[in-house]
Amino acid sequence: MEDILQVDIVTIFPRMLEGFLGESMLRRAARSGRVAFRLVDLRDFTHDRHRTTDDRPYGGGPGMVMKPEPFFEAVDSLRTPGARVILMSPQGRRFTQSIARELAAERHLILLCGHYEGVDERVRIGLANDEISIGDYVLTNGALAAAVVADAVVRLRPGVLGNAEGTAEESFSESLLEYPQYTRPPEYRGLRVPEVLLSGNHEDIRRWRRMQALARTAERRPDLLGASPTAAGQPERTES
Ligand code: JCQ
Repeated sequence: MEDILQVDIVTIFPRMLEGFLGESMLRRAARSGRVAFRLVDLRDFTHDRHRTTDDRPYGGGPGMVMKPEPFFEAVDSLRTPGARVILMSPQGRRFTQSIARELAAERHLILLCGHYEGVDERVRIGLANDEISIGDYVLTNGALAAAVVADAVVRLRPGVLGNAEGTAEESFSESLLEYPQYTRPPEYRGLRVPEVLLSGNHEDIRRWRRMQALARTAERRPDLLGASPTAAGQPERTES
């Protein structure tokens, strides 16, 4: 079976991700043999008694910098021909559904997790072939960011997603937000399900959903329609 995606996550906090990878769709994906995860402890690639992974910055200044050698040696031990080595960092290119699709076409991903003030620049220059950010905020370390990327990528592999998930799928691939969804009961705490959804008229339902998706996208995410964002579209916080 040559259809396996190998996902290696190199971090000083491998146990942060054990629970995450061991649940739900990711666990099923691994159990079915369609994906294989390795949580790799960066400290296993140190050589000193204290298993040191960081050091003070050359030139001075606050904070610590992650040493290059453990990352290089970890990747040396994991690398296969064609492996894609990705540094998780707020300085990377912004992760999108399109990048998720790109990564889902690979055979081997090696996700490197930094922390502290950052990693020695030589990890970027001499080791990683890509640098990805999951958004404009700073995390205490890259493990969660790697988990986000792994999750978004693995669900795109053939055979991983259940059919139910597969059909309602991909408001972003279609580049529209999802239409409003309802299930039973038809009225709950005074909030009624729109009449058209109870009508049984599937042509009306299809049109209503299309309209709702378009209106919602125009209102909340005009950028997805090629327009400029306006303040009007921000979803509001409501009192409950
Ligand atoms: C990833 N958005 C935020 C934090 C430095 C490589 O250097 C650093 C990495 C991190 C962890 O990643 C993030 C992140 N996408 O914070 C600081």
